[in-house]
Amino acid sequence: MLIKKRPAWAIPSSEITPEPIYRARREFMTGTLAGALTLSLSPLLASGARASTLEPLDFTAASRFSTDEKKTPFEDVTRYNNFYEFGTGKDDPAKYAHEMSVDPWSVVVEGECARPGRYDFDQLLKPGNYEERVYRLRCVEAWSMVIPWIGVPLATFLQRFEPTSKAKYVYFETLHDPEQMRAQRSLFSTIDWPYQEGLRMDEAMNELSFLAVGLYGKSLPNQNGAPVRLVVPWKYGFKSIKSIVKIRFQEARPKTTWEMIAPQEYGFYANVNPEVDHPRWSQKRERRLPSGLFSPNWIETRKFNGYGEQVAGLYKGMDLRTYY
Ligand SMILES: Nc1nc2c(c(=O)[nH]1)N[C@H]1C(S)=C(S)[C@@H](COP(=O)(O)O)O[C@H]1N2
Ligand SMILES: [Mo]
Repeated sequence: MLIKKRPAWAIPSSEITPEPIYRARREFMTGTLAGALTLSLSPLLASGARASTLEPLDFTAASRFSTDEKKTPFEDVTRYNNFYEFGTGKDDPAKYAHEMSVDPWSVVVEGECARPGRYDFDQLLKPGNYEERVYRLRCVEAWSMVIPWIGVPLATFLQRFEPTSKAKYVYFETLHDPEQMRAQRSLFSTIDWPYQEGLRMDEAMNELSFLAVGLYGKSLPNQNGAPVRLVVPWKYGFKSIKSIVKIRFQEARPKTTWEMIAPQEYGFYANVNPEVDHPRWSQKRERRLPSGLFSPNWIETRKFNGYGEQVAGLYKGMDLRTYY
């Protein structure tokens, strides 16, 4: 039986001290002990970030959708992650995600569509039409980043499978392979694997919904959801499911991982909303990474993460306190 415990991040923000302290320590080291830092981080780089094996990608810049805010440095984007399949610690994915093999990779497409099947990743998402989107990512834990993703619009990708008129929702699933994903071997896992997510069809077809195959001009590091992950920038980060192996078009609203774990805390919609606090912490502000003990970098959280112009219409007439 699955033993449900509180996720590491489901704690009041007043209790979250280890991470800012870790940050401050890093800032200190960067300033004064650069040499020692390089030495101490080299094993992590070798095993975790796989920086040398990331493939450069060709892409066009879609500036219409990109923010010109300061990008979060590559090091933070690839070493401070949530990918519970590899552990609940922020540095676990960078340490252990290399244990997942992403080549070959295939994606099963099923349900309400004319072209279901198992598709080879290399056929499905060929280079040649990638674009860059510099998006804000706002985690429900109240930290955020600015990440230059490379990928394709989700809408054009999904249309290739010719969803039927019965397709009201689209469901996504992450790889489930305990041999490659060490936290899936744990008997004390928070999550009933595989990780599952979903969008209403009109949300999936919105011009902002994106399927990422890379970041910072290169293929996705494993810890960021290689080889393909969802990016839904107006929703809390947990909707942006990583390492996708299954896509299903369906009539009924799918059950999603965090909603199943704690429905009163994490809803299906999960739109970024400073007016609706999490039951245990405020959502009015966020720490924009990099952030440290002496420069926490708190900023105001914006409704729909600042993307209201593109997405507010999707929720016309809905009470966002009920549909959080
Ligand atoms: N399969 C899977 N996808 C996932 C998660 C996860 O634990 N497993 N974490 C989510 C959460 S909570 C966030 S904030 C983002 C983090 O993405 P990043 O590590 O690339 O910044 O991934 C999301 N996608
Ligand atoms: Mo998150």
